[in-house]
Amino acid sequence: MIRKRTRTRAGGGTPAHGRLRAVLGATTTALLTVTALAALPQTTAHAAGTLGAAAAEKGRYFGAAVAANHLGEAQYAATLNREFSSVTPENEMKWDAVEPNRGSFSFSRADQIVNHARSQGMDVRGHTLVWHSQLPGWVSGLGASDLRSAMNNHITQVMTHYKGEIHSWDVVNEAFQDGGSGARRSSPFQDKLGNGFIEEAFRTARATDPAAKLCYNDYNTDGVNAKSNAVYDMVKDFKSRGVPIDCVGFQSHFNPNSPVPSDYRANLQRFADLGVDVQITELDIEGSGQAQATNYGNVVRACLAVTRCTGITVWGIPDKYSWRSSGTPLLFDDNYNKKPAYDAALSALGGTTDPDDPDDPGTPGAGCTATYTTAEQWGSGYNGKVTITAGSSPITGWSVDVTMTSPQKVLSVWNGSPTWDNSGNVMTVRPSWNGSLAAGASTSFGFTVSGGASPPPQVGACTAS
Ligand code: G2I
Repeated sequence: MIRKRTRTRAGGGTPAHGRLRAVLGATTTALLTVTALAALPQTTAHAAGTLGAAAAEKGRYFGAAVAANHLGEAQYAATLNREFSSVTPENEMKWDAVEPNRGSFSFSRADQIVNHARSQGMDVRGHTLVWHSQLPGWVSGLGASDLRSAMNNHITQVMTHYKGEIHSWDVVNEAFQDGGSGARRSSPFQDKLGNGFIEEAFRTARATDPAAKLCYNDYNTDGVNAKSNAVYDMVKDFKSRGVPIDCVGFQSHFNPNSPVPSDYRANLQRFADLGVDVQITELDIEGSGQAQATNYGNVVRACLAVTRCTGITVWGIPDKYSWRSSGTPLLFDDNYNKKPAYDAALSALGGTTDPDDPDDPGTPGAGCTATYTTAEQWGSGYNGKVTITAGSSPITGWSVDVTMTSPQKVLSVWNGSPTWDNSGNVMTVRPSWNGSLAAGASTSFGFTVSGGASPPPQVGACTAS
């Protein structure tokens, strides 16, 4: 059995690294004595240096999905502990993991995550109680009345085990169909119990742990569309009839085919206006470099713009452990280096990277600048030139992302060494021979583009090393 602890407010549990600064910036300030404040005045002078601490200063949590089998990896645990203030077990609380056979519960792997989180002062999101996927075969085989009692028993047993430990539960996950129908998804619960299974699950959940926030969680509901409209109508109906629901989770799995919608913030806001909290629950954005960073910054800013957006969870820590690792959708690369997306998320939260941290590649633009000019242009292409200038310190390397608009293609690059992202539109250029620059000194690289004389490329910030 896991150790019981006093609940902390979601967002109030912060990793050790940023805890003091986070507390000073949060609404709990009043709890600190005058002596404590006087003893630590300098802590407020710096912007927070981690995602969890920066989010806490905005009254929010910043979480990650965690897999129990990675906790033994030193860099994984160190990154988790340093950066995040909330965790979601990626698979360990799902039905097949905790109740593989009827009435026989196994919590050891989920307990491992919860114990780790609580020992670090982090909050925990519970994921998930009722979902059509990762459902053991015995559940699908039950008749209606047996299924109803199995569902209610599952909710009761799992929530009781973690009572007081979970800030928010995904009570029901992904119950709506994709596409334009707005219909419920076929599942053993839907097919045998009908629409009412969702409300029954929420009522059972409320009766079991009245202090936990109860969420409905789904994907492809991030913008205004037929699916999110259907969820919206359900939440509105629940609120009008007093069915207990506290929050809606927006998974936010984005890629080039499913980009961050332009009405993302507006969609979060319309749900918040129904009287529920909103949470970004499984964020990942495929891509790389500045384009990915811009998307992450936009998502963070959308949450901050909605008062009732209480926190953000990214769906994994390093790219290599993502459920879609080939799309490199996360904030840390395979070696746990912070990516430009990390810097963008942190800076959108009002934090800033610590220039004294030797592990930190730095905020884009901190040690060098990149400026673009079109050197020559003709009917169907152009030569572009990017000038790199070191800041007030010498540098030994630099990198810059250059994004072309399809169908433009880069034919050749000189005085720089390019690598390409999966889309083929973004090249990251590093030095070929010209990495070392004295303070204030410049170099440049050039490239030829075919497939259109305009628009000019988007040139990201320069990252120095
Ligand atoms: O699919 C992405 C997410 C969509 N929303 C609900 C989330 O719960 C879901 O998470 C993913 C996990 O990230 C994957 O890790 O859910 C998948 C299953 O639907 C998880 O994948 C499964 C594999 O399919 C299994 O083969 C594997 O045994 O992970 C299991 C544990 O590693």
